[in-house]
Amino acid sequence: MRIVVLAGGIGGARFLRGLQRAVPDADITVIGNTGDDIHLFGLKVCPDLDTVMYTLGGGINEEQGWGRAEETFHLKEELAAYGVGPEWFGLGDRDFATHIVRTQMLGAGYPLSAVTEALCDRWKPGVRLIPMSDDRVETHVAVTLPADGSGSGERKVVHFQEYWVRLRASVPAEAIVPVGAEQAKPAPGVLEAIAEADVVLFPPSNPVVSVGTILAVPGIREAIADAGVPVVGLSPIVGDAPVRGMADKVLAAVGVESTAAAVAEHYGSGLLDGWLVDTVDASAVERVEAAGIRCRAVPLMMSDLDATAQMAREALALAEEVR
Ligand code: GDP
Ligand code: FO1
Ligand code: CA
Repeated sequence: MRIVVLAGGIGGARFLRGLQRAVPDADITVIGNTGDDIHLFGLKVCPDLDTVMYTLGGGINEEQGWGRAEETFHLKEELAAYGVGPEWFGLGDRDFATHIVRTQMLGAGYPLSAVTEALCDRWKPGVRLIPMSDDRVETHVAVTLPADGSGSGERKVVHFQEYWVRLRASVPAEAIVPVGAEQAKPAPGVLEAIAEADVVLFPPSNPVVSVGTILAVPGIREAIADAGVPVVGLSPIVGDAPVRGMADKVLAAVGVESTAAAVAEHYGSGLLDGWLVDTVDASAVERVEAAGIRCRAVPLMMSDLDATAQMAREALALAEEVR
C-alpha cells in the first residue's frame, strides 16, 4: 500500500511511528513542512524535517519531541560569550552538525530535497521524506507587541519561530503568512507520490502552520483533490484544545475555533473524505458528517506506540469505508 502523509513536526512524526507499526510493509512518502525553516548563524535549520528524521531514525530527544537525544550546548554557550544570538533558540551541538551538512550541500548547489535524502541516508527513517518544496518558504506572523514594559505596542511581522519559541504565542496572531509559498513549486517527487498514492493521510499536525503551509504550495492541494483516493485526517484538537502546543492561537488567526469539528470544516469536504475525532469529542461526529465528511470517534491520544498504531489502523479503516 502506498501512503502519502503531510507532516509537521512532533504530531506528524509520532503518528508516523504508529503508522509504521500498523503497516510495516507500507510504502510511505512523507511530504514535510518547511515553513518553519529559519536561517541562524548562517545555517539553514529545518525543524519539522529534522523532527521527522530524528524521530523515525532513533535520534530524537523523546521527552522534548524536537532536537537530538543526549544533546549538549557548548557551541551555543561559546556563541553567547561573543554576544552572538539568538539566545532564545536552543540549537545543540549534535543538531548543529545536521545544519552544517545541510547548509554546505545547499551551498554546493544541491536542492533541499536532495540534501534531505542525503541526511536520511544516515538516519534511515524507513519512509521517503520529501520537503514540500525546494524553494524558500518561511512562515511569518503579524502581531502587535504589548504597549507595556515587555513591548513597544508596535505592529510587527515576526518569523514563525520568534512567535512560537520566543514569544510562546503569548500575543494574538493577527495574520499568518507563508512568505514565498505562492511562488514555490512542489519539490520533485511530491506530485508524483500523491498521484500514485492509495491513500493520503493528514496526521494530527497543526492545521494552519504545518498541514496548511504544505497545502499553500500551489499544486499540492489540487493534486490531492484530483488523486481520486481517500483523504483521511486525525484531529490535533481534543476536548476543544490542542493536545500540545499553541495551535489554538494560529487557528484563531485564520478565524477557526479550536474544536475538532471546526478544523474538519476548515479543511472542507472538497479535500477531506474522512476525519477522526477523539472519543471525548464524539458529539462532533454529527456536525462533521453534516459537512459531507465521514467521521468516527476513536481514542486519539498518542500515549504510546500501541495506541498510536491503533489510531493509524482506524484512519486506514475509515479510508476503506469511504473508498
Ligand atoms: P510541530 O510542528 O512540532 O508543532 O508538530 P505538528 O504540527 O506535526 O503537530 C502539532 C500538533 O500535534 C499539535 O496541534 C497537537 O495538538 C498535536 N498532538 C500532539 N500530540 C497529540 C496526541 O497525542 N494526539 C492528538 N490527537 N494530537 C496530538
Ligand atoms: N522549540 C522550542 O520551543 N524551543 C527551542 O529552543 C527550540 C529549538 C529547536 C532547535 C532545532 C529544532 O529542529 C527545533 C527546535 N524547536 C524548539 C522546535 C521548533 O521550533 C518547532 O518548529 C516548533 O516547536 C513548532 O513546530
Ligand atoms: Ca512545525
